[in-house]
Amino acid sequence: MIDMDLEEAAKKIETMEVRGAAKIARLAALALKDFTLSYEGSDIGQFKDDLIEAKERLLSTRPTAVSLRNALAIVLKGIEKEDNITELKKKVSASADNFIKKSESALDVIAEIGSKRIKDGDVLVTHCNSSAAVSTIIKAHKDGKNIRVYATESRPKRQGYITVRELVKAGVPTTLIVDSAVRYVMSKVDMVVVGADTVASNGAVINKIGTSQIALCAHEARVPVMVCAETYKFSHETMAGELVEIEERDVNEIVNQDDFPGVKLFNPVFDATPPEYIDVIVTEEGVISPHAAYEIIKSMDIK
Ligand code: RI2
Repeated sequence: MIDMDLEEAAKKIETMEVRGAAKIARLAALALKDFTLSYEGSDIGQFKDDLIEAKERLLSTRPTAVSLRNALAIVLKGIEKEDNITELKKKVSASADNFIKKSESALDVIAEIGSKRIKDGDVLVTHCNSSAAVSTIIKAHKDGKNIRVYATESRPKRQGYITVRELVKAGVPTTLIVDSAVRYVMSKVDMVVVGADTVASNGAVINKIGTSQIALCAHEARVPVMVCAETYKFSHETMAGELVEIEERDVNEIVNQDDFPGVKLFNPVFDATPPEYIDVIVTEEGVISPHAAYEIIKSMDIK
């Protein structure tokens, strides 16, 4: 039994009205909290089944970002042990609040740590729209560093437009480029700063499609790549060798299919950047080499 509010939240995530690995995780946690608090049934077994069904609905919205899976696992952790409805409601609600609070404070800590690696005079490249990457860049600017940013358009959905507006609003000199201009500008760049949807146990970073091409260009030009990612974006499942599913979205996001009769269209929206092309991952627990991702996952209390 899924209520309308939960369905509304699921639709917002599915249609990308709310997007970004951290934002969808927080919205899913909030939706589960609201579902719990407004639940009117009195059968505890049924309540738990309905909570699992609600979780599965939220999980079905976007398959790649493990932030969503981890947030829901954190919010529902230990529900099987609870046998009182009021207590269960309190527990889920408190876990959701706690997750949202930690997720927001992780962003500040990442910005604080990550910005220290950006030097005065640096020229940066960022891709898509990552709250972790953007916060880090803005913090460096606020600390008085004279930096400039090239931000990619990020086709097909052009989340780069959000990034350039956020950066310019914060006073950061920013230049919008098309995705294919990255290699051309790379000779003028000092660092690539991007976010992550998922970090695998081998240190590979799954982020917006095109990130791996940017990292490859950076590697060729010996430009360091810094990934900003909260620890709840690290995937426990990949420890057992599970591959991260790459979301494929409606091809009409690329072009109107009717305008191209007979043409096949393909719209994968994420790719995996191998750890060899990543210099550091900045988490709220500190800076790690991508090769230390396994250790972060081992220490996580998410199964
Ligand atoms: P934050 C986004 O995915 C982008 O790939 C971005 O780099 C990543 O989530 C992380 O974003 P999408 O939802 O969590 O636009 O750092 O497909 O905000």
